[in-house]
Amino acid sequence: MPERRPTRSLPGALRSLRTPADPGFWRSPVRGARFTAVLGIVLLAGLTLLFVTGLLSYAAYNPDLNPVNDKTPGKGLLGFYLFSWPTGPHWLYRLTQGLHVTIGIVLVPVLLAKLWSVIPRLFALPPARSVGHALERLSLLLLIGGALFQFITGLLNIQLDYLFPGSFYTLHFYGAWVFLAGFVTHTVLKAPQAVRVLRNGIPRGEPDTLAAPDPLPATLSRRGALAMVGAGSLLLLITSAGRSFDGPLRRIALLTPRGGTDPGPGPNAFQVNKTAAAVRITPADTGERWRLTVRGPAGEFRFSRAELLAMEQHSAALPIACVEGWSTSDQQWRGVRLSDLAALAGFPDRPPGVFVESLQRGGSFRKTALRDNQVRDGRSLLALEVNGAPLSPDHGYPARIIVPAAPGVLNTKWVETLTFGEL
Ligand SMILES: Nc1nc2c(c(=O)[nH]1)N[C@H]1C(S)=C(S)[C@@H](COP(=O)(O)O)O[C@H]1N2
Ligand SMILES: [Mo]
Repeated sequence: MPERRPTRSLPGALRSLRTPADPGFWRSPVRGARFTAVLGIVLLAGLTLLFVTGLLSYAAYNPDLNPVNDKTPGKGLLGFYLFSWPTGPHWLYRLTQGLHVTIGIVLVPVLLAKLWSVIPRLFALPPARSVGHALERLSLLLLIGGALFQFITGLLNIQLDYLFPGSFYTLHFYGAWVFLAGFVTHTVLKAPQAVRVLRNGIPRGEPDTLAAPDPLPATLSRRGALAMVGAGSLLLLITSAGRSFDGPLRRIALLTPRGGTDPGPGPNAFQVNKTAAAVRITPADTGERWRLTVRGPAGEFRFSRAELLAMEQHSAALPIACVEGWSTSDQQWRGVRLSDLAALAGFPDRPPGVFVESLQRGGSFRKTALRDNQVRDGRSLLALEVNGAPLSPDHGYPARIIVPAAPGVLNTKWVETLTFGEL
């Protein structure tokens, strides 16, 4: 007969008096150093990629060009890495942001399992055994608080379509750096230990301090529990990644906006972010009365849609790739080159950046600033047509911006004014 541990024989009433600070309170046989180490290493790789793609996403929408792109106050030193986002390859933002959002969703079960695996530690007493231990626990506050904050704001933003109008970037930007401080500290302190446990196991004679001292009988092995976490992540991957692809993959992307259904037939049948009706743009605004204003050192010019169509037309096959992670396949856009309009405005040689204003009166994203390298790219258009037909009202009729490799937010719809050189 196996020896019964004394704690096992505690009467039920007494056992229920245990507090979470008592190691015997936590009884799942799944907790243990190996289980935590596997999840920790997965998170180390995944969260690193998440952080890097997040920084790239921030750089991609030209936050330092004009406050209309980003109002994050005093980002100061934290903006040290910003660079001018390239225009090629044309699917660049589709890739980086698709990865960012998809990794974020797929890591949710891993993050939750990891937090669950170490939860007894959260209640351990005394709260700090030494100054070092106190600092370590403080860094956990940044790590766990930062990670939960980032996951929650990110998920709400992609699922609920801009829950935090205007403030999401600021929240998510500062949250990322708070999270990073905890993440780096925690990695330095814990990663060597996790690698050691995974390589060599726990040294003989040493206790597994993450395992329950008084476990309940197992109903699931540790390996089985890890497999369940993996299956959860896989399910999320299958039901979310598809919104970056057309066809059958988009149809099974049931859990995210812009997934689940095919865009349908017709030249303008691809995903719409905000409809014209949603931002109260009426046919009267975009009809015969509409004029495009182009401004620059050469003066101010106004063009009707017919006049724009009479200019030299160029084509570009480019996707729409939203910050929320969804994207479309390449669409065939046709219209006037931004660099040709810059030449008209008085910049015949080296076009500068451009300030774009939509006729949309309220809400975010009605004004944007594009950088000179974006204006110079021959594929950057003031598009008038898509896939062989005039733009539909929802895709920005009478004219919209389309720029290679740029985030969807910079592809302003229902354009009214282009001011070259003054950002
Ligand atoms: N005027 C205006 N332009 C806009 C927006 C907007 O809200 N208003 N949304 C932007 C965003 S966030 C994206 S992702 C793309 C989506 O373009 P689509 O609706 O044609 O797919 O338009 C961009 N252009
Ligand atoms: Mo977007």
